[in-house]
Amino acid sequence: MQTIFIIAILGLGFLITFQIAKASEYVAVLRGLERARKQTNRINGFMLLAFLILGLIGVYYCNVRLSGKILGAPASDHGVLIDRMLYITLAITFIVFIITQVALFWFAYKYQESDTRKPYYYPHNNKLEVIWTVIPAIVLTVLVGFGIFYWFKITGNAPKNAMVVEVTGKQFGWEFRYPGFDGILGKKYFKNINDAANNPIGQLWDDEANHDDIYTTSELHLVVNKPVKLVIGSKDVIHDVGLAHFRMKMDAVPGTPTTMWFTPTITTKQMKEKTGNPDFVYEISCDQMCGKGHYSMRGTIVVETQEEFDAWIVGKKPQYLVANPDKDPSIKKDTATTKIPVAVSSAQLKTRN
Ligand SMILES: [Cu+2]
Repeated sequence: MQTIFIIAILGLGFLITFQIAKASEYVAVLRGLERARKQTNRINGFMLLAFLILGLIGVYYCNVRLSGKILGAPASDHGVLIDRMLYITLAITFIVFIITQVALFWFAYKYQESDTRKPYYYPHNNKLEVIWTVIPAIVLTVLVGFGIFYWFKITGNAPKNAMVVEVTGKQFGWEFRYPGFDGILGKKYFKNINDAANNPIGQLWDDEANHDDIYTTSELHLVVNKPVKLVIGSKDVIHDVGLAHFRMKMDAVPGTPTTMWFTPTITTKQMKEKTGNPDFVYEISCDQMCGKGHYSMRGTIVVETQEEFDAWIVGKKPQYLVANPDKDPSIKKDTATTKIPVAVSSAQLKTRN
């Protein structure tokens, strides 16, 4: 139905333009070319003014109509900074937009060709040139400066108490790895990737730091008010970790780890109450066109309290034990002498924090 309407409006618009052109042709013949030109000039002036008014109404309408569609309050400390920067940029560009557009269309209407007026020849003014070059240059420098400052803050060193999570993108999904009790992500090598052998990200089992690393694909769990550093990578093409609610994003590049850190400030539970949406979930999306399944790279993030996080991770078995069941003390009883770490316990996590 909508398509038919759009086609009908376009058709009507074409018909009107065609008729106006035809009519002005007849007018030209009847009244002479000079008069017709003046009339066209007046019509153009009026249409430019109408365009300005309708355009501004359209801008206002879009803002009112779409205002409820934005993501709402940012859910991270960096998100607050990013939003502030965005709103300052929007406010400045909005003021400039209104001034320049009103001036452009109003002047075109007001100072259209007239028999009673002589054009004023005003070719150059150095002072004006300097003013409208220097002011935007200063404003842009300040805005870019803020951007660089925030960029270094976000991509710089994470606080010492930050938890580390490795995020790996693949066609088409996300894989997460927690460093376990030792706080160190074990080494990995892409040639070791072997799904059949329960080694989906190519961990090197010789590296003891790998023995307590916890691998998961379902959900990324984060602790509220605790900084988290993401170590981001990819197994195939370039993906992008997009965390819209936290206002963060970073490319996932194969072979080159990228990092970013932030502090989630609102739990999933609080967000459900805030938004009045009982089904609310934080999302991790892929923000880089990465293939035909790109749209399906949606992961979920659970932001919870430390206690809830501990209760979740304590039930996870390190991938080392999943891949090497013979080393699993819960399966094989006679391994009392070997030092095999088991899943991180809640008490261990507390001592680490
Ligand atoms: Cu992707």
